[in-house]
Amino acid sequence: MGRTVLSAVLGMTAFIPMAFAQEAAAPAPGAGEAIPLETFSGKVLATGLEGPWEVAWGPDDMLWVTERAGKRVTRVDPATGEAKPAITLDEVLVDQQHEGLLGLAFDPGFGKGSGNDYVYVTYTYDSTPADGDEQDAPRAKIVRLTWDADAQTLGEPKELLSGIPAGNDHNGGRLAIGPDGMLYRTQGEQGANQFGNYCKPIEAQRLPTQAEVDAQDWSAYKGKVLRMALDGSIPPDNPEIEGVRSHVFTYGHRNPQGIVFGPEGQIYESEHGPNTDDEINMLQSGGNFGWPFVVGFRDDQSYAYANWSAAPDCASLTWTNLTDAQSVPADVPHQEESDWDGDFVEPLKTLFTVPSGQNLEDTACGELFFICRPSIAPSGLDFYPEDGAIPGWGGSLLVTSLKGGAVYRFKLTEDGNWIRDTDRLFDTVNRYRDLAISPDGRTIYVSTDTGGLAGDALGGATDQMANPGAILAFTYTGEATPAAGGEDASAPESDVDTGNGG
Ligand SMILES: [Ca+2]
Ligand SMILES: [Ca+2]
Ligand SMILES: [Ca+2]
Repeated sequence: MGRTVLSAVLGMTAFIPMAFAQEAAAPAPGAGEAIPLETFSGKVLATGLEGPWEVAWGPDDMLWVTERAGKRVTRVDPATGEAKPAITLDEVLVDQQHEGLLGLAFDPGFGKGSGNDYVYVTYTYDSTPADGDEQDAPRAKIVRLTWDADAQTLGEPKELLSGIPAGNDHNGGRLAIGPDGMLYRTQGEQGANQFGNYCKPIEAQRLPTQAEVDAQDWSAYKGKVLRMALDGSIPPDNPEIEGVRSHVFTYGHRNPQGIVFGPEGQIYESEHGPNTDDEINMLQSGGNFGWPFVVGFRDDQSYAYANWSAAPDCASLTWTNLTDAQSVPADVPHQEESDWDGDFVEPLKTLFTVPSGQNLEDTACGELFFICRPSIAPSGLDFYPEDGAIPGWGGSLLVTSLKGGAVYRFKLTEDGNWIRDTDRLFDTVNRYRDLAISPDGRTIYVSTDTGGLAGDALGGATDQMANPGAILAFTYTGEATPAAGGEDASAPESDVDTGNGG
């Protein structure tokens, strides 16, 4: 219902900035009362961006946006929506959905007079040597750029790490710098074992050998989270996994597109599941996160590992992403989650686990049936601060959904080590790629994909996005949390509901 109402409003006003549901400041809800949907106003802040991918609140109080297909870093004024390109990176390799300019992170010293006015970006590029093999062409790199405050531009690109695996699917690509001063990059497994790559093996469990590290061969960095010093080097306190220290911090990931840090140094990560079981994880140094042997928990629900690449004549088989034994050809090795007894780190949360036998095709989405499957395709992840303005939100994770055009809020337990409650907000007919939070905690900014498929207003699927290539702004108009500083014990917690349902 929330989707219908909001998407109708934003949908009709595509490209026209417009506030809606403007309300006078409403009293903060008491314990047990819901925050009504009308307590947020929404507007289209900026449009015409070419695949806005990362949106981050900058130290200069501007929104910094990477344009995946536009190859630009663009600063958007949060008051006016005016967009000011800071640099165009011609080297960026762009294709339909997964390749381009991806993550961005600020140096901790940016704007503090330290001389480190740096931003870090990551993108795909064409690595084909003059006499090279086209098949191996796409790779990713991490580059440091220097901010020129007088010229209001970025320049002086310095390459920190190149030759990272990339492809035409599941490139991960989120960048973040932790409280430990280290740079993290999420790495997808390039969509091996699915769609056009279904005969390629998933390498999320393959670990680099010492010989590879010595040769600076990063080809094992698929389905991993990388951790590096700000010069791209391997930190001495990175985990030694099976005897080898590399950039690999964690492994066994599918397509991690969100990473953020909690106040106690927790590292939260969001990751796409196949048809079910997207994951919100807490990363632990050296941890194996299970893919492709397990998605979500080791519960044998609606997923088994069908290894198409190991079939004797894979290319002759017709691929399906259904994984039950009846749907998978007999030649394809097939194992239940419980057939694998390796150690792995369980997620904090799955979106969503459903029982085996649930029909994943019989839905309102017609030929676009996969949009109606239980997974939401989580992307950008952010931490809502303890002293943020919105009652009850302090200490929550916010994650965007690509399939659902929504922001999910996960209220963490006080120690931040478990998720207590889930809330779904801001539904529109869009793909929400990433988000940023204003410093006062009142406004959530969301970047939208330029194209693709998403849920529609009627519970089906569509390729017509309401606000393609936009930054949307959702502002809380109610009374703020009484005592900023984390004293939100009197605010509603598990019962906060915007009225969106779902
Ligand atoms: Ca962001
Ligand atoms: Ca997992
Ligand atoms: Ca499972």
